[in-house]
Amino acid sequence: MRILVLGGDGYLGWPTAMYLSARGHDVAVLDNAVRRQYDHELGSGSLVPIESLRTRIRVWEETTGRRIESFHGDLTDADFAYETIRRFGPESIVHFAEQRAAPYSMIDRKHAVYTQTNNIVGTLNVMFAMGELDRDIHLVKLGTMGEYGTPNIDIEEGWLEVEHNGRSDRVLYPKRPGSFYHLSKVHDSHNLEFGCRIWGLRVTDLNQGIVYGQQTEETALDARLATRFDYDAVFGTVLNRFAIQAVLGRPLSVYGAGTQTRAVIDIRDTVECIRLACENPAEQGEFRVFNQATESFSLAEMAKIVANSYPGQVDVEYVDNPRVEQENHYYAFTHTALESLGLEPHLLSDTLLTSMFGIIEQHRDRVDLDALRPTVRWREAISSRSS
Ligand code: NAD
Ligand code: USQ
Repeated sequence: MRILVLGGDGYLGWPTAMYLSARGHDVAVLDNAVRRQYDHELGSGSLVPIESLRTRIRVWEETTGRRIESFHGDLTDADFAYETIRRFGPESIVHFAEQRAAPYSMIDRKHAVYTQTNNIVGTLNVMFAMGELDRDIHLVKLGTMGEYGTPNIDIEEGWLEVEHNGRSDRVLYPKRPGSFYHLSKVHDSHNLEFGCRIWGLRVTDLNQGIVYGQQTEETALDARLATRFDYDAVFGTVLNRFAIQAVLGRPLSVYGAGTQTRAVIDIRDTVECIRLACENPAEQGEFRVFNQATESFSLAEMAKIVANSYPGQVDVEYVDNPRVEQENHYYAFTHTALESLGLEPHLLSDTLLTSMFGIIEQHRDRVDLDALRPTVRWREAISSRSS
């Protein structure tokens, strides 16, 4: 298939592009390198050194003989989005290209507005381009488990059968997310479902859990093919941060009571889920939702698994929660669709030992300890004035 990966320079986009290319697909990547700019803005960076997109693509071609085409530009620029889709002519578009850190979206008004504009406008441009240029294109859109929040009922895969006053209907699952970033994904989901209804678009919305890990079969082929590995308090996700804190001998920073439960997935399962979604497309007019997560743990359990897996002494620190989130709640989610397509999940405890700790050890000298400390507080987003 011809597959266009939007956000193909990012943590997940780059390994996905290589994974699909290695399995015989014709792949192109689109990116505006804004993720590298956030590093400059925040004074942070990837634990593992990463090459420019140009070098990555050259090394991939030298290593495998397979070509990945590249388009540099911003998805919020409609002309650029249309032109790229027209020129490459994809059968599938995989859409990773959004601002994805909840804390970044909660810094202040400017960052909240940027996040929602970037994410929602970019997705609208892709939808309209698909509608106008080729309605056969299947969009595989990255959503997030956080769209659902922590409801007191079971989380279904995107849709809910409801009975009310003696009548029944199938409705989009009600969402109550916990940041302006997570809200941008909800708005995307609603826009996309509407596009499927009115124009017959075909869309798979992948509500992905928190990703952990840094290595895939392809990134391991050459150090210059590595993907980024974030540990700072804005972009670093919880398990990656805990693993890095363990190796550095720092206490694992559990926010609040640690009773919050979250769904997670190994990066090697992410790339496989994308392949499965692309190769088994949604029907014309179908808004299909998969919950792309394999295990769930409370934060305290995650800290315990990391501490028990690490061969040295590890302490856990319960820090004042900078976020506003429910700490005691019910959590149960359905995740059968991807397994029924053939996904065989990796387990957290195996990944920590087999790859994460070793990679971190190798690059531990690059860590800026200041970047580990949380600085963005949800309640303060409206008190810090920015132009
Ligand atoms: P990332 O920030 O590393 O990658 C996103 C890429 O998109 C970056 O390279 C960035 O430069 C690019 N981008 C952003 N806005 C763009 C625009 N307007 N035009 C062109 N390119 C643009 O993020 P990631 O961790 O790889 O996440 C990828 C996707 O997966 C995101 O949509 C995210 O919401 C979703 N997701 C991530 C996780 C996770 O734990 N990392 C979990 C669930 C869902
Ligand atoms: N947390 C800690 N300690 C830390 C960092 C985080 O206890 O040092 C807690 C947070 O309070 C939160 C949980 O861990 O309860 C998850 O935080 P996170 O930063 O790992 O994940 P989140 O903000 O939800 O965002 C990440 C990705 C985002 C993706 C989402 C999937 O950045 O792109 O959409 O995971 S999900 O959580 O399923 O919505």
